[in-house]
Amino acid sequence: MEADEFRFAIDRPMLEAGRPIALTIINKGKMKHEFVSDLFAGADTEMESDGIIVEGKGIEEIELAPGKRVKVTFIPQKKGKINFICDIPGHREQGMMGAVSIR
Ligand SMILES: [Cu+2]
Repeated sequence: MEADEFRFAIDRPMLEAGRPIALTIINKGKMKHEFVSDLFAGADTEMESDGIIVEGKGIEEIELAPGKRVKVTFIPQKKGKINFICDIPGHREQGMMGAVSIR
């Protein structure tokens, strides 16, 4: 998945519940962006960026500095359509939103 001013481009909009997935989010823009979603709710989640790995549960928000990339590995828990947005003021209004389907 890629973010820039002001959109998300996702190449894998369909995920499967119960199947581990690695989602790479890249900020190709010149501004900071965020990825805010319930996508990782209830899931054991591992995030890797610049060689630093963080593990946790219930991650809701990822901040991405310009040019940065984060790889998020998790197992989707819930089926359905899950929305995501960039929560920086004004960005959602300019189109920084999207959704993935989990089946
Ligand atoms: Cu943004």
